[in-house]
Amino acid sequence: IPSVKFSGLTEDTHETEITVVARVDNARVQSAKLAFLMLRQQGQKVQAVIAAAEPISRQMVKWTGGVNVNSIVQVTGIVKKPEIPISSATLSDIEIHIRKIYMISEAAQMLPMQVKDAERPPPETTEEGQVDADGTPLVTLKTRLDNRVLDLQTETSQAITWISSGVTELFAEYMIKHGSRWIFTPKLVGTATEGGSGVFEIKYFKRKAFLAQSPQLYKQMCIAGDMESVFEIAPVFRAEDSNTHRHLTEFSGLDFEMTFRHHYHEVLDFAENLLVFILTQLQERYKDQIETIRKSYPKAGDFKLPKDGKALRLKYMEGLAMLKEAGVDVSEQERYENDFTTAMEKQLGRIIREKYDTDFYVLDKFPMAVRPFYTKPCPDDPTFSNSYDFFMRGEEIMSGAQRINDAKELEASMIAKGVDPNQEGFEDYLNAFRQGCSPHAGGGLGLNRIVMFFLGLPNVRLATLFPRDPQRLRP
Ligand code: ATP
Ligand code: AMO
Repeated sequence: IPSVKFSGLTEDTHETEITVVARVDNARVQSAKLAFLMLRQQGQKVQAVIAAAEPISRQMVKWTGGVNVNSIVQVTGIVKKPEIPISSATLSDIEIHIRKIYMISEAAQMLPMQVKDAERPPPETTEEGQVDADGTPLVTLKTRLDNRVLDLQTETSQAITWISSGVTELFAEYMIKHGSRWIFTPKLVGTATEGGSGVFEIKYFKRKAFLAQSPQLYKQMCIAGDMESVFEIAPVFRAEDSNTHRHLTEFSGLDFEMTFRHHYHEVLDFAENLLVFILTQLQERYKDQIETIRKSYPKAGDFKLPKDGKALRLKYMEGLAMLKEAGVDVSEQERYENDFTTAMEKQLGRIIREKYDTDFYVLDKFPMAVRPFYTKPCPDDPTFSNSYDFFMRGEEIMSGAQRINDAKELEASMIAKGVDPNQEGFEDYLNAFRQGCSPHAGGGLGLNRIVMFFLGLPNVRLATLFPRDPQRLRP
């Protein structure tokens, strides 16, 4: 018998016989003749009932009511409309009256964590042993992540993983629609990609190798290889001991690189349209998931785009001026040398929201000193660069820039930034430009960050299947 999904249990199925395969969210024996199961499918819940009456024995009722929570069962029964709607179920006017039940996969009697406890989002500060108002233990984020497989079964996690899948799909859809080529570049590299610190060193037979810190050099080499536009969706590794709500040591990077004709703002426009497409299509195509997530994280999806559908554009120095006006104590000298801190970014986000009523904006023309060696300095003032960051709710989601495409200029920039142009991997990169390369620009965004900020989640780990951070390498 083909089994139906819960989404197919509409009113039309009342009084018909159906078969479903689902997890047991809860099982209880009401009396010797009656037992209830709450069934769960991808976070959605439907109640089933079993009553002792020919051909169902009392023993069968007892067995059903005693099934271990989280076991997967196959149930065949008649769909009825319950007299009183079942408020604890997702489909409150469906009740399955069981005729047959089979165990498909039995769960252990003692689980390390109850899925229903993980349903309640723990404040980040939840400590071991803390209980809520009615005495129910609160599950910490650590416990949830330690038991991530169970945690993924919650309604909220299910919806978050759909949003993550949606962002990836929309990114690829937009890139392909605009003639971009999907590429896969090596993650085992012979040189530190961006030239800075923060790379994982690994043993590569008799030599050293590194895990790629970004596809930067390779996506540019593809442009030199006469690909007009390329994109990649791949893991990015960062050996940074950053124990924050938004840093991971491995994340999913959405990267693109493309040639332009006259000005790098052609690519900045492209990036903006790309992000607007992703954000508006998420709101349109994933309404149900956003609604579900909102029950736990009320800011999910209520993301303010500017009215004209464009991002607000400011120069880095204009952002700095706004912060100064708000009384933030920053010397200009200091900000030429150091990027905004997270606190400054967030404050600027609040100021912009108040002044311009948007959560989505771009800072353009960062000081050259805070950008990597491959960034193109501003032709009219080399203190600044043709580079930009996109922000959502005051936190960075994308970095990008025009790149230096002249080999001599690139070599000088490497030396100025302390990167050795004669090092094995950098030599290959430099050669690509010695052989001629069109002007180009690009950007990179973190999938986990977009999902986190779009949904207003308090921690990037909640937007990551199996997060990796300085403390966590499992599960
Ligand atoms: P992000 O800026 O979000 O980190 P990025 O890849 O551009 O992305 P960096 O420029 O290296 O990374 O990060 C610097 C910012 O991240 C700083 O503004 C800093 O506030 C924050 N940050 C990094 N590490 C830590 C840490 N260990 N504790 C608190 N904040 C940190
Ligand atoms: P950048 O280092 O700014 O730029 O990274 C690009 C984007 O990746 C995300 N991100 C992270 N997400 C989770 N954990 C981290 N530790 C982390 N670090 C960064 C952010 C960030 O905006 N080569 C350039 C991109 C380019 O110029 O094309 C680069 O890697 O969303």
